[in-house]
Amino acid sequence: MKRLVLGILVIAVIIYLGVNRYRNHNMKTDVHNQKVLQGREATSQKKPCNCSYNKYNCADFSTQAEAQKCYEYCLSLDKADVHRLDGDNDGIACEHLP
Ligand SMILES: [Ca+2]
Ligand SMILES: [Ca+2]
Repeated sequence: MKRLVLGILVIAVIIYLGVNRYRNHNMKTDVHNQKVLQGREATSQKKPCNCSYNKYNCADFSTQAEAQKCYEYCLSLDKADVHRLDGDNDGIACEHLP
């Protein structure tokens, strides 16, 4: 009888350890997935600006380079000069900015 109880205990411990291992593994996978998601968000935030409509004027940029980046980015999306940052169409956006 004692042997049977001992055997059941051993089996219970083995099952308990197994479940814990499985849980830990799942938690690690979740953390990994979260990191991957955060990485993807960070990449999508690297867009220089929103090109979907005329949202910015030169005054919204602090430097010419910034305005130029947005201007060229929108051009690359076939949105042309959606923000009208290059009024004289010479390819340089907001030339009066520093
Ligand atoms: Ca504008
Ligand atoms: Ca210009």
